Amino acid sequence: METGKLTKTEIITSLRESIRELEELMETCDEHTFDQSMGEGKWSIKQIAGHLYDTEEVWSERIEQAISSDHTPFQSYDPDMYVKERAYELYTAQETKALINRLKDRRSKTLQLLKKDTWDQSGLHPEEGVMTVQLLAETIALHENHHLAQIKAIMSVSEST
Ligand code: NI
Repeated sequence: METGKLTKTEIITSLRESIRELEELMETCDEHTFDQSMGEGKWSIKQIAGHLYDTEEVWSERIEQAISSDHTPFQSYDPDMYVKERAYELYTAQETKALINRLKDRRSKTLQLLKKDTWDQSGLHPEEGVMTVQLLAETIALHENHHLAQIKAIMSVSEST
């Protein structure tokens, strides 16, 4: 993921639109496809959706931290561990959609935080070093688009078989 390319407006637009797109995809996805993945050992759509929820939870909190006190060190975060521990594979399609609704609520809060226009505040990422609010928000946006493309790929394979 190459960051540092999107403007603030593009980041906000991307964060708004990807959540809408995700919601639409979840609505059109059939029960069977929710459990499909790109291959053995890869995350299913349910797990990717769960991972997007986790990402919002963790990264939005990082934005909050960066805004409230400059240069706070962030807790490290292991995405695989979250997906495993939260057992998203056991969610029903309905529960996955409900999770996306919760993600949508969280996203609104994230967007509210970004309205404060404190984009230059920053925190300390355990591996990436200093990250500004702008970079944190851009990371969420690019990351979500990356996984949306995976969901679409899984859906198109699953629907054609
Ligand atoms: Ni990811």
